[in-house]
Order: sequence, then structure tokens, then C-alpha cells
Amino acid sequence: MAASTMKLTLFLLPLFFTFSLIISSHHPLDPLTPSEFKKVRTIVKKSYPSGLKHNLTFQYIGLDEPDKPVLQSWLSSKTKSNPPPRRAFVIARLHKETHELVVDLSNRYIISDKVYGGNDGYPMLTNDEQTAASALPFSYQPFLDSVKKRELNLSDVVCATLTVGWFGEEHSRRAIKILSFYKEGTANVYMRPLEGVSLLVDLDEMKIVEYYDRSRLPMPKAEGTEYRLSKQKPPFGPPLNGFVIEQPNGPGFKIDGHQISWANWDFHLGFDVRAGPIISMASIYDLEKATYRQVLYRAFVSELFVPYMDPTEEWYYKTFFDAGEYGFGQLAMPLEPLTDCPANAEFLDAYYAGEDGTPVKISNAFCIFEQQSGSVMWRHSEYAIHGELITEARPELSLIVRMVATVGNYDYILDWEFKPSGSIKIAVGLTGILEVKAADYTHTSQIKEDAYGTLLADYTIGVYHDHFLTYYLDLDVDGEANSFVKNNLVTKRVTDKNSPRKSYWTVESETAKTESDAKIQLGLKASELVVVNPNKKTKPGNSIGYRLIPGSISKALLNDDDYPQIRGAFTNYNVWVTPYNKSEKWAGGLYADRSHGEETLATWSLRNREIENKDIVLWYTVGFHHVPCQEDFPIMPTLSGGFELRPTNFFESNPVLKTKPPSSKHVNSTNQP
Ligand SMILES: *[C@@H]1O[C@H](CO)[C@@H](O)[C@H](O)[C@H]1NC(C)=O
Ligand SMILES: *[C@@H]1O[C@H](CO)[C@@H](O)[C@H](O)[C@H]1NC(C)=O
Ligand SMILES: *[C@@H]1O[C@H](CO)[C@@H](O)[C@H](O)[C@H]1NC(C)=O
Ligand SMILES: *[C@@H]1O[C@H](CO)[C@@H](O)[C@H](O)[C@H]1NC(C)=O
Ligand SMILES: [Cu+2]
Repeated sequence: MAASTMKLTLFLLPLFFTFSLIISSHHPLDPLTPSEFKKVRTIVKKSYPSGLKHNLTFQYIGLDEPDKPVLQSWLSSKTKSNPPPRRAFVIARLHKETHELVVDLSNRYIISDKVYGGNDGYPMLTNDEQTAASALPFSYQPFLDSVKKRELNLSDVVCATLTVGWFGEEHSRRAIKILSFYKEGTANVYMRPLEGVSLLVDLDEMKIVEYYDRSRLPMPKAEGTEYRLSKQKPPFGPPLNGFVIEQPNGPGFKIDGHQISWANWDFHLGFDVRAGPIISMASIYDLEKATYRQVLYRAFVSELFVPYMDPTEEWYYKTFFDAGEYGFGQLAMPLEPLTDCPANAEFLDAYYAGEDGTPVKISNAFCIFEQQSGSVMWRHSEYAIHGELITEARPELSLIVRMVATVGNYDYILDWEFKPSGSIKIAVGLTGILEVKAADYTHTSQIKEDAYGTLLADYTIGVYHDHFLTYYLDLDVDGEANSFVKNNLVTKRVTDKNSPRKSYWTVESETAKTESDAKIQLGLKASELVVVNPNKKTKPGNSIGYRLIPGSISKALLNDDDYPQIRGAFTNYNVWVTPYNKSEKWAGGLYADRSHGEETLATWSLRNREIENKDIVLWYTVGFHHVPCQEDFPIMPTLSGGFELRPTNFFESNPVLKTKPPSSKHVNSTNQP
């Protein structure tokens, strides 16, 4: 006994040693840590003369991920000795100029520092500068006069910052609009706008440069706008039954740093101040091949375009790029156990750098949980065999990674769901509060002209708008070199006189050669869209692939020559495919704020590069046209959308055929009448 224990110890020691080495070092895709943010700050500040340091603002600090080949070769090397150097990409503002810096954190130096010379737009706004801007009106006399004129209490006025878009004008400064709202009698401030009052703040100077007070529309009432439970009066809604989630064996997933493994899945969960969650290197274990196989190299929300449909003076500019202007990660909210996520969820924190470069923590930014949805993974009842009924069924179980970003009035619930069958379901839930405008109506019969929205309550119009979420999906289906195939379902006429049928459909495959072959407006043709690995085939000879199953179809409805649509031209198609290029990440451009649409997915694709049997990136846009309705008032029940990436001839057969149903106890109801 003693001898064998000793042998074991000897054997385990070196193993343990290497293991702890890997743990203590980063995964090359790990987001920057608080100490790394501090390092970036120190290195960058040191390189500028002391007088200039005060004006330097950090608009973005994120991981500059290693080049794909470098990372791949490090991961496939057995020794794991020299991880690629840790680098940060920094966008800073100094003296009204935008600087792009690459900082080497391992060797503590600035690899490059260049001034962005283009005129496309400006970097993401920081929370800090928006907070500073929204404080300005409170010491600005014309604004105080407007509040007084309306007989409102200044202490009940709140200000919010709104990006201004671009409408063909020459501009040379970063600016933001400020609108104000009234919180008297409600926490739902967005329902009580001081319509007609707006300010423009120069963000580099941090001062008010324009002021308007144009109308005296009635302010919508506070009554009926509250959403806090403590403010509600009976009668209350239908009682909801409580549940106990029991996982007698604990959670079925493992979190090691940012690496998550569950069932047959393994992936890395990163975080970026702009994109929010980043899923990387998702691979799935193939039982038959006894190995993990690559599916998704990197995926995240690249942009979210939200144009409003009111062209009038007070509203026309509302054409937001929520990721590129406001930052999805920066607006990640701490998730509430038991309401935002189920009882069996585990939570992860996230960090980003504030405007001065110091780290800011978001507690519980992510939750991760196993979900038994009550759906059936697969089943069959066989009654054709005389004298017996065979039923085999497996319950569906999945793993969900969730983050919620609250962009001003709206809340976006971002879910990444992994299924043992190989599917990845990407979902977004829209909830929160509508952007409304005050109008002089209490009944639809009074509306004689276009109101650009729905009358929801007295003096309250919910303005029409869209939400387009564009996902970056760098699929590496069983390897890097992939092709994009449209399997078109084509109706054929039966020519064989012996067949009583006159028609049928068949599949005609078309491989996209260049980018223009892969720009797709969904809904026009019946086709299955598949990313395949043309270099690998299944035993029967089919191309190994992953299919995009789109959600409900929506298309951009603005005219192509309208300024917001020039900036948001990446929504002109639902699907695009580009060759992988590390610098092509942000569908609306790196500088989305006041962009001119010069550097977008739509302009990159004009090069019409070859995409066949190459490392390719699939871009998919989930769109919602939102015609507000009364149920969206005063707070909107979640509206969901999304899509699925589903293995298609990736496995030789059903990958969950031999999955055993989980051994869960049946818990008797204690709630019987
Ligand atoms: C920028 O820094 C200079 C020198 O430190 C200072 O005089 C100036 O007021 C600063 N500008 C702003 C906008 O803070
Ligand atoms: C202003 O505040 C006072 C004191 O709290 C309150 O009585 C009054 O109703 C408020 N007026 C408005 C318009 O909110
Ligand atoms: C990568 O993309 C950028 C931006 O579109 C472009 O300037 C650059 O030339 C591309 N690099 C390659 C190797 O194609
Ligand atoms: C559930 O109820 C049945 C019938 O009353 C009983 O036989 C069984 O032991 C109960 N199971 C549990 C887990 O309480
Ligand atoms: Cu909406």
C-alpha cells in the first residue's frame, strides 16, 4: 500500500507542477486583468510629458489578441512553454486627436502609437465622460430657466446622454446630446421627457455648445409608469408557482479561469468593454472519433444598430450604434441571483478600464447555468411492432452563458446556449423601457398626421424603431479552411410520364467563391446556409458542416442613401461572409460614433475577396422592427429573437444517441389543494 502510494506521488508531482504552471499563466484569450489595466495605464502615461497626462483619456482598452496562427500553434504545442506575449489595444484621446496604441504587457513597452488620421468617426464614449456631460445642465442658466418656466423642481430633473449620429455635415468635434426627464412620482424617468429641451455638449472641451427649448408639450403623467413591486397596488398578477432546482451532484460544468467545459463542450468565455461576452475556441467532443473537434473560433456581438423612425427636428438624429458608441461590456449590469438567472447559476465578474485607465469591476457580469427546459432532446414511440410499445425519450439539457447590457432605457439579454446535440443557440431578449416622446394626444382619433409611433398612454408616443444585432461568427468547422455553401431547394418539373407527380424539389449546392456570392437577403429563396470544411468528408462522403438556422427575418427598411443607413449598411444583407482579417471586427467600423460609414462590413466586402476554402467569418444580423404596443408600457415584457448554429453532416450519426437520461428524482408536489 505504502509503496504504491509513493509511486503515485512521484508520478503525480511533475504532472501537478505543469498543471499549476498552466493555471497561473493566462489563457492567451483571457480578458485583461485589473493589474494589466493598471500596467497599461502606467506604461501609456509614462510615455507622455507630464503636462499632457491630465488630458489623456482612455476611450477603449482591450486585449489585442494574438494572431490566429500564433495562438493556434501555441495551443497545439505540447510543452506550452512560451505563451504569446500579452498585448493591449488602446484608443486614447489627447488634444482632440484619437490615438491608437498597442502595448506589450509582457515586456512593458508601447509597440506602436499612431494618430488616427481618418475622418470616419470617433471612439466609443466612456461612462465617465457621459456622467460628466449630464451634470453640466445643472449649472447652465438657460437650462435652469427652462425648468423654472415649466414650474418643475430641479431636484427631480435627470439628464441622459444621446449620441448624435451623422447627417452629411462636416464635423471636427466629439459631441453628445443631452435630454432631460422628470422623476417626480416615478422611477420610470424615460416616460416623462421634457420634450423640446436639448443641449449639445462638446466632449473634448466638456462644455455646452448648443441649447434648445423649442416646445411646451404636456409632460406625460407619472401615474401608471412605475415598475417597482414596492410601488404597485393590488390587485396583483396571477400567482406564479415556485420551483426548487436540485442538482444533487452539483453543477455539471467546470470553470477554470475563463475556460468552461460542460458535457461534450469546451470553450473560452472572454469579455470586452465594447462587445461584452466573447465566446472563443468552442469545440465539441466526438464520441466516435474520441477527440474534441473545432466549431467556433471566436464569436461576439459586433454591432447593434437602433434607428428611430421620427424624422422631426427633435428626433431625427436618434440612430444609435449601441456597441460601438456606448459599449455593451461597459454597460453590463450585475446579475441578480434567482431573477436574472436560476438558482443553480454560477457567476463571474468582469473588468474594464475607466476613462483614467483604472480598472472598474462589474460583479456578477456573467451567469452560467445548466438548464432543463422541459423540452425533449429526442424521442420515439414504436407501435408498429405487434404486441409491444417501445418508447425511448431523452430530456433536453443545455448550458447557458448570460450577460445583460442596459443601454440607457433598453435592456438586452444576451444568451449563448450550448446543446449536447452540437447546436449553439444564440438568443437576445429585448426588455426594459421604450423611448417615448411627449405629444399632445390622449386618443388616436386626435392624430391627424403621422405620429411616427403608437399612442401608449396620455401624451405618450412609443416611437417606431429597429434593433439590428450583427454577430461576428468566426466558425472553424473541424479546421480553419472552410467554405460557405448555399444548398438551394429548387422546384423541378417531373418529365417522366410514368410518374403521377408533376413536381418535386431537390437540392442544388452552390459554393460561394467570393464575398459577393455570400451577401444574402433571407426570405427570397429557400436555401440552407452551411459553413463546410471542404477538405474533410464524412464516411458516406458528405461535407462536414455547420448550418446557420436564421431566426425571424427582417430587412433594413431605410433608403440606401439615408445617412443612418449609409452608416448601418452592414444591415443591408442578413448574411455576409468575409475572409478572416484580424482588424475587421466591428461591422459598423472601429469608430462608430458619428461615423460616415467608410469603414464597415459593407465597404470591406466591396473588395469582393475570395472566400472559398479559406479561413472565413460569417456575419449574421438578428433584426427586430419594433412597432410599440400598449403592453410595452410602462416596461416591456421580453421579446426574444436569435438563431442557431447546428451541426450538419458534422457527425457520422446522432451525437446524443448514447446519451443517458440524467438520474433525477421525481419530487412529489407538496402544493396539492
Ligand atoms: C489640458 O491640459 C492643459 C495642461 O495641463 C490644461 O491647461 C488644459 O486646461 C487641459 N484641458 C482640458 C480640456 O482639460
Ligand atoms: C415640487 O416639489 C414640491 C415639494 O416636494 C412638491 O410639493 C411639488 O408637487 C413639486 N412640483 C412638481 C411640479 O413636481
Ligand atoms: C485587413 O483589413 C483591413 C481593413 O479592411 C485592410 O486595410 C487590410 O489591408 C486587410 N489585410 C489584409 C491582409 O487583407
Ligand atoms: C411520492 O409519492 C408516492 C405516492 O404517494 C410515494 O410512494 C413516493 O415515495 C413519494 N416520493 C417522494 C420522493 O416523496
Ligand atoms: Cu424596441
